Amino acid sequence: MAKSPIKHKDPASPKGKQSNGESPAAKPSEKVESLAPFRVDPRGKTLTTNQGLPIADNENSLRAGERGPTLLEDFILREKITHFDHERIPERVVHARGAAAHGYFQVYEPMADLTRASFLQDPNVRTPVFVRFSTVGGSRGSADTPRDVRGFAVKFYTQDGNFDMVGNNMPVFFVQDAIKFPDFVHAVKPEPHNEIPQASSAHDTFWDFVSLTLESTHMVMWLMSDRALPRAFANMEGFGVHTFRFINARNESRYVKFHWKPLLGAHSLVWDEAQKLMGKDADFNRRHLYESIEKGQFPEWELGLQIFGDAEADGFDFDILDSTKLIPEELVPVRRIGKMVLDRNPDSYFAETEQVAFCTTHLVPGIGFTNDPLLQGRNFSYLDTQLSRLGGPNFHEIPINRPVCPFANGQRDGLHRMAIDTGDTSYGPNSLDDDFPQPRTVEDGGFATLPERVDGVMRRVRSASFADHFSQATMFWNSMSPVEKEHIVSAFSFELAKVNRIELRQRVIEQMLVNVDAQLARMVAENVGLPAPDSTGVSSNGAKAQANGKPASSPLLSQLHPQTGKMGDVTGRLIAILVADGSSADDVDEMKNALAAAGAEGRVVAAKLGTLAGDGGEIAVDHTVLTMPSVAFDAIYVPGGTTATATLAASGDARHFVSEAYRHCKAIAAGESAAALLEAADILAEDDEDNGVLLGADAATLAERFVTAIGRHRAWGRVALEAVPA
Ligand code: HDE
Repeated sequence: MAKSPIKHKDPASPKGKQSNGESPAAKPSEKVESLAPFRVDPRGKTLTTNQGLPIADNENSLRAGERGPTLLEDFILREKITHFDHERIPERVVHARGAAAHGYFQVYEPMADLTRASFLQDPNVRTPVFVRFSTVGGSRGSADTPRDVRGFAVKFYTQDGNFDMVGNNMPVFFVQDAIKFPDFVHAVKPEPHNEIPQASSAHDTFWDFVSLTLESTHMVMWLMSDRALPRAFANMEGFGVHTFRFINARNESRYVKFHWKPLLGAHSLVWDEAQKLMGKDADFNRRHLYESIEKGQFPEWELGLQIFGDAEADGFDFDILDSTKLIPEELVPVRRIGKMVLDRNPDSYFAETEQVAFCTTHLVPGIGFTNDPLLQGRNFSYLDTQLSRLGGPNFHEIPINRPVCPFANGQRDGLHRMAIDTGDTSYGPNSLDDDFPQPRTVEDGGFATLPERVDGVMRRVRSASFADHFSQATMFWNSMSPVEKEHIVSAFSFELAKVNRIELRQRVIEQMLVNVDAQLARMVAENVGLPAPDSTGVSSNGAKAQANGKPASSPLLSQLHPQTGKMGDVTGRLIAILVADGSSADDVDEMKNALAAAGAEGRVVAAKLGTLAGDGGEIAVDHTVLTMPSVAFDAIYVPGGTTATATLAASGDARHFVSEAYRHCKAIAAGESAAALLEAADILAEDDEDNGVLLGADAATLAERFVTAIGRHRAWGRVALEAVPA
């Protein structure tokens, strides 16, 4: 190319501040601060129209005569109603229901060896992030706790532009090629004729599609597992799913899989509880996120990497470009390289959480794509979908989407353009504006695609290396603990029992489950009234793979693995303290304090709000059993007090409260005299640590043991569950 004849008046580095040697983006709040000019506070202001006209009467429209028709002339009425009429934007076609928070990411040590991504170099730099969690299938107004995949989308506001890591809480996906995504989504969404069921895969079209699309088998196993019922967003692992590339300053590239590891461990609800929560507290997960941040218990994750090269990739018995496969951590360990903290709730759900636009193509130098055909399709989809969702090509100017670093180019005009572009040119090269904005060279930090040789015959084809749909589904099943396996069997049984067409149930069992595990297939068949499938002589890929000695299990996939479940930490756990008149006030205080000291919170629950006459003092009630049912809590404590116990034992609500918690395997502690309530509720009424039921007269000792029991998350081995009504 000919050398540009244009002389530059301003030779300043386009990097601006960074070239002065100052540490870039040392402020975690930089994004939050950048939102400040856009915040509007109505306090102390006069009510006006959008044009600033002071309004004298906001109660009555302009009419002809006291009881006459409203006049078209009432432009104040029309402006108000017109705005109202247009207050909704199209909800996301998937991931419509979500909640988000601000925070920051900080790397532990420079990653220059692996990547030149600027936000992964300096441990002193806190890069602002905005993170949105979501369900996938439900509408924006659906509930938080259906059986579903969760979105885990992180926008890093780096000094080299925004990097969006648009991941999920499961490491694999339903389909291998983006061209199947609309089919999958149409199948899982409510049925087209009656829009039933909302936010649920338990219906014919979903099971029809997946049982004909066997590449979904591995992901269906995840969907039927406890992973689809996260207790809290803070209890979810996150995954980038695809294989990405890291590229360092020497242009050397390694493959990378991204992981988010929750510092509170991965934990789930149980299905009955999740279903009840959809009615009792449809906002369960978003409430937890919001309240933890308000309380100062900031959700935290470590960013983990699986790094590998072509040699390792060639040695795997699956294709790293196939998003229905994960790389077992036992094969490539996850290296934890930094921490993300969510420490600020949004001010406006709409302005921030609803308008945030994630795109897989929001990339920074040092990170690259691979040829995963799912990722390649996503790279088209996300920008495209924002155009209709946010109404045009200027969505990057919406405050939540704006990078924190300067951005400039010749793209002008369009719907809702906010910038007032000055200068004569919106093209390059130009001489009128000294050829600005100028590209930044790769050496100086400009983005470059990794040079990669690409050639091949143009055709529609699925690589043979993508053909094994079952080995990893089997590996996932093998990795589960007995109780997790039980949950998977129940989940399949529930979903298939909701499928109306018997032939579809049959196909799931005969085409899918038999190829995962014969026992799984048999147990589900029995539960849905079908004959045991014939699994002898099934010559599936899975069976072949197993014969070939592929990984039998990956223990870290179990949430009961101590490393994955991070047992012992009770931070943020909510404990019900169930009381009536006569409950020991001292015991209540003792327990509240002990829980608070461990990072959990005890809330007093009774039949009515107000103050109770406790034994030894008054007890202030936080909630009634009706507004905060047992499913809203992680564990239950019933303090001592003979009169109180008699009152509670006579109450159907109180008995239901404890028996439901028992059924959901939650830790239950009771003062010795409160054992009568457990008896009345027909549940285990003796001290039995293994089964998570603790009795004791001394509240302090009891509290200590109770905290340990809560830290185990649930007493999964609990006896006689089937006999307990809940
Ligand atoms: Fe998405 N996905 N997706 N997806 N996805 C969207 O973009 C799409 C896939 C994920 O909180 C949409 O802004 C295609 C995998 C998350 O705003 C849309 C394919 C993974 C979110 C879209 C996939 C995801 C979305 C809808 C197959 C995990 C919510 C609204 C090729 C790695 C982000 C929007 C947020 C949202 C397309 C598959 C994660 C339509 C075509 C795999 C977390 O663009």
